[in-house]
Amino acid sequence: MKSILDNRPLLAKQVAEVAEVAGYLWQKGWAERNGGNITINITAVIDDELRQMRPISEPIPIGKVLPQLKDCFFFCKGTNKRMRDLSRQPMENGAVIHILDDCSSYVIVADKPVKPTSELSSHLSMHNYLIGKGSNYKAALHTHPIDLVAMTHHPAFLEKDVLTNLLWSMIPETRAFCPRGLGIVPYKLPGSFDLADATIRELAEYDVVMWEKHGICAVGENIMEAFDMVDTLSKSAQIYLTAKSMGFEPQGTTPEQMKELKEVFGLPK
Ligand code: 2HA
Ligand code: ZN
Repeated sequence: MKSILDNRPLLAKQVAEVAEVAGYLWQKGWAERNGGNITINITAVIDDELRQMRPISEPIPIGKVLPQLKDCFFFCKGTNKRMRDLSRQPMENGAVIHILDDCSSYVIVADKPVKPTSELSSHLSMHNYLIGKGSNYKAALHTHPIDLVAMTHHPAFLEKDVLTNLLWSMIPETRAFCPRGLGIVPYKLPGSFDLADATIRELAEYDVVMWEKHGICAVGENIMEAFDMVDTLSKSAQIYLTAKSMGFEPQGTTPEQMKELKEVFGLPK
């Protein structure tokens, strides 16, 4: 079957990376049924021919005006599609969307009219925020890691930076590779504009944001980086939970060891 990926190696590579990460999310047990979503900003790899291709949908409203997204293109997981299917057949379970000049609606430009993710408002709000602050981040990931979501069911872990400091202290990698820590958004209706707005408020300070009793969002230069941050945090959560299940409170790295890491690695916090 003909695909818009044919003869477009740069676009095909981006989509293949999303497919690879979608497979990891399923294998990790973080993506039950249609759980989680991925969007990447692919505007830089869109050629003139694709830009002028006839869309395969009518304009669809986003419900929000996102001025930075004018004329941008995104590859998005489809709503109600499974990560495990996205990993095998990305163009059947994901869509390319083109944001129109009104900055508040989009059309689908893809092989099939797959409607984008139910969390599109959060994802596009994050991209809009990132472009607005001049960031080179192109990827947004939302997934449901069991260990990290379980931790959000304990009110003490929802206090500002409690979880960040705990997870940083479990293994030096987490401190080094998730250096801005973990923001917390109190429970909000999935897919809502409230959730989108609260998420971008946290992105001012953090690259990764927990949604209480729901999941996690991460942004990064590419989808692999966003995945790696969540994977590293989840590793720390597992070390904590393993120690607790062995019957003791893990000691954690000391403030002096943290300070040394911050200085040697040149970390922002
Ligand atoms: O796409 O995870 O938050 C399914 C979800 C909604
Ligand atoms: Zn979710």
